[in-house]
Amino acid sequence: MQIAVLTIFPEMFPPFWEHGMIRRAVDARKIHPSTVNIRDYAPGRHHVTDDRPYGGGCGMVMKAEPLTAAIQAARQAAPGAKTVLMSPQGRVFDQKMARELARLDGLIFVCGRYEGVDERVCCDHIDAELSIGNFVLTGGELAAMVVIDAVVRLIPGVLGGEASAEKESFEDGLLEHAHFTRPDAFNDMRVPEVLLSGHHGRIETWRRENAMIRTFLKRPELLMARPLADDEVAVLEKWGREIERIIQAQSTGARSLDRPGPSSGR
Ligand code: 4G3
Repeated sequence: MQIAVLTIFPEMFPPFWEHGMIRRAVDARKIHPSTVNIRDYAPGRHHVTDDRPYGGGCGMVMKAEPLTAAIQAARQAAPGAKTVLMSPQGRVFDQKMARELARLDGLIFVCGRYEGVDERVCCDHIDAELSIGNFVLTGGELAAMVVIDAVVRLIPGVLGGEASAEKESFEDGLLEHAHFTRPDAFNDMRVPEVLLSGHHGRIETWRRENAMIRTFLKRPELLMARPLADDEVAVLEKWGREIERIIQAQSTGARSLDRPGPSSGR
């Protein structure tokens, strides 16, 4: 996959391309990254990339000519690529979009700075406007890195085992189960016994149940947005019954002195 980034701060990117899984993807020739300095496409002695907004107001706007010239050059270098503008006005990026982008031949990221980009660039030269969340950054560079990181790890052959990306968090709409490594006792907390048992069937069952309950406790809206399998409903029912039992014990007078029942305040 060709990945071109258009920015006025190209120095931000080599450290990103040169570490971790992104670097491995480069070494394995799965991605071919390039960084384009928008300033190189700005005419005149001073290579100006921004200007004051029509209609007045504070802040600056990125000029249309240097940006469109940079986009056209990047398009020529990667003809099949999709051009993406990172902006708070974009569609909010998620794992499903990451999977879609991972199938493309190329991506060209346009990183805005200042208050934004001349509207006429968006109309003509941008295929998709993406946001990494409902907050404002000083530039699109970090947002582009976030999207690139999420996409590159989904390219077949990058993560190591192809299966690992599919098994994990969000790929089936649930959070990941809890993870543990040595030692088996840490600060008085023990690793769940079943994980030490070597019983793969019971471990798999525990992990599915743990993922389900963690999702319910931490991100219940994810469960609402997803059809539940029969065994997943069974897990929720089992825990629902357990919670009912605890509530019942409260109202049937199982009182303790340090933790009085609900009517004790009067
Ligand atoms: C305004 C992306 C600001 C317009 C970029 C670019 C947040 C995100 C900017 C524009 C950004 C985001 C730069 N801030 N939430 N700032 O993905 O095109």
